[in-house]
Amino acid sequence: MANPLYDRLLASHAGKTTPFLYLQDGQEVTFDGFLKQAARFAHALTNAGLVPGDRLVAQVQKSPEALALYAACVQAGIVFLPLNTAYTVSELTYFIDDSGAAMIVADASSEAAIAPIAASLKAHFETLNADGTGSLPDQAKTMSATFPTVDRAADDLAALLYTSGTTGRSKGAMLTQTNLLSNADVLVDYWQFSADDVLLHALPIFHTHGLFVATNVMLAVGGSMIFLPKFDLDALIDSLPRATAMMGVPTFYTRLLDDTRFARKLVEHMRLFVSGSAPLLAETHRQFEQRTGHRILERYGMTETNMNTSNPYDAERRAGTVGFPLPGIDLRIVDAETGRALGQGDVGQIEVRGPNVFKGYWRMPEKTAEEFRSDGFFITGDLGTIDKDGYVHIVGRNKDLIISGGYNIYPKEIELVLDAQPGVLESAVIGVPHADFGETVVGLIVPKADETLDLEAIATATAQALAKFKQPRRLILVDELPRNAMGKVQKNVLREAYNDLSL
Ligand code: MCA
Ligand code: AMP
Repeated sequence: MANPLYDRLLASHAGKTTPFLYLQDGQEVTFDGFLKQAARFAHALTNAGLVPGDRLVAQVQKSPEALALYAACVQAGIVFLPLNTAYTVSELTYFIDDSGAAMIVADASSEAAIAPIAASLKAHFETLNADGTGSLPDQAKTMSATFPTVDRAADDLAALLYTSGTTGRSKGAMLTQTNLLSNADVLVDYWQFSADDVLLHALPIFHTHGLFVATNVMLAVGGSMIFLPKFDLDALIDSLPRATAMMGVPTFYTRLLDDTRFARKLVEHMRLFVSGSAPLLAETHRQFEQRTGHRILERYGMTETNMNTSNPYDAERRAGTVGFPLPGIDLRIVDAETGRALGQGDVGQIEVRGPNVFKGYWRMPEKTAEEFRSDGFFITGDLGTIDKDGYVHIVGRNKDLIISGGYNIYPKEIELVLDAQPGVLESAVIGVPHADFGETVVGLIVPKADETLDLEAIATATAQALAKFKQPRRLILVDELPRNAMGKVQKNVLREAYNDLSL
């Protein structure tokens, strides 16, 4: 046996003293240095008693050490569970509990809040700060820089990524070694990445886009990354001349286009711009081409499936489409009710099957069964159509989901918080157009009869429960919610009514 993910993405870089990461302060991390840091972390984790298959929750700022922690987990066979740094303690508690995590690694500033929760759930707690210091690196410092890589089967879990659900309860998507590896290999080929590439990396590393699509691809080819701690317009403008490729969510591209420094000359040497995680407006695609001469390559994926489709590298990148199913991935459009396959040009639900598709939801066999067809196709909940040339168009969603700046927000989770507030009869949360984030969150609240609601108090309670990006930008009192004959709230009616709030 071997460890396919470690062997393919990491092992071959041992001893390589060329740069893997270029940091904002001018420092570099070599491939060899990165691997040694990962091996030291792997020792620290196993010394703490973690065994293969255990889950490690990482809620840490983006840093080379945070990325090395991912590599350490791969090498030690530990299931990596990264979390958005914006999550509140109450959100975090659910993930620790549900995953049965053996260790939580977080910033020292969260220790007072998280350590007691970790203790009550019998998990270790260690710190790792944005500057690479903390109790975990302290322990790792004295450890050996080589670690005996733990054997893993192709079907063993490599990562558990939580994705919210329409019921309001987040589900852990179980991603295997094969899921991650097969997708990295396909993307390397499809997007023609090589060791000469320098990827401008400004995405967070707690999601599929920044962690797997960007990092795994660059590790697979031995390319390097300009590793920015977060999206920062000035830093991007400054870094672009040294990059060959960039990956981003649509907000990255609209923000760049809003800046006059972002000109053709700055990026004429570049090879590739990739967009995903949210719909890229055809208008943005066109503006980008006019300004730079480059056509953004849009692709489509999900946490559960990694990447499913992509516009082509060499042929036409068609604005407003997500391109073709990637090699080895089957994609079909079906009638959502009956599951019957639809013809070319018809709009229906997108379903996918392939080595990229996850193993199921962590400890939720019924939920997993609901989301798969008997022939192995996964029901994405996205609505789409395939045009006469084979390009897939995403035209909507069959799931109640808001995507804000590339972050997924499930209204149900917010409605549960709003409904629990004193004096609230019911609520409906919708996404409305937003120039910067694509969509943003608005909450409509119906008070109980004869109750006067304190919207500020409700906003404060929401802020304590939910990460900033999920909090409604506006709360609006309404007398009632529009419902259809079945009694279901008509969110489309609400979306139309509040379409131009200009938030
Ligand atoms: C930050 N804020 C947000 C968001 N991000 N609010 C709504 N939506 C967001 N996405 C809040 C901040 O807390 C802040 O609040 C205010 O908005 C403005 O902050 P700002 O500094 O402008 O935010 P930022 O740091 O610039 O962040 C915007 C961002 C960031 C760069 C678009 O959200 C980002 O990096 N998004 C990428 C998400 C991503 O990687 N998605 C991939 C998921 P205040 O000022 O009031 O305190 S993977 C996926 O979807 C699939 C698999 C796929 O296909 O890739
Ligand atoms: P996540 O749960 O974060 O993995 O988000 C997955 C969802 O993001 C998909 O089901 C789509 O609804 C959406 N998505 C990802 N890429 C695109 C894209 N290029 N265009 C439109 N929607 C996208």
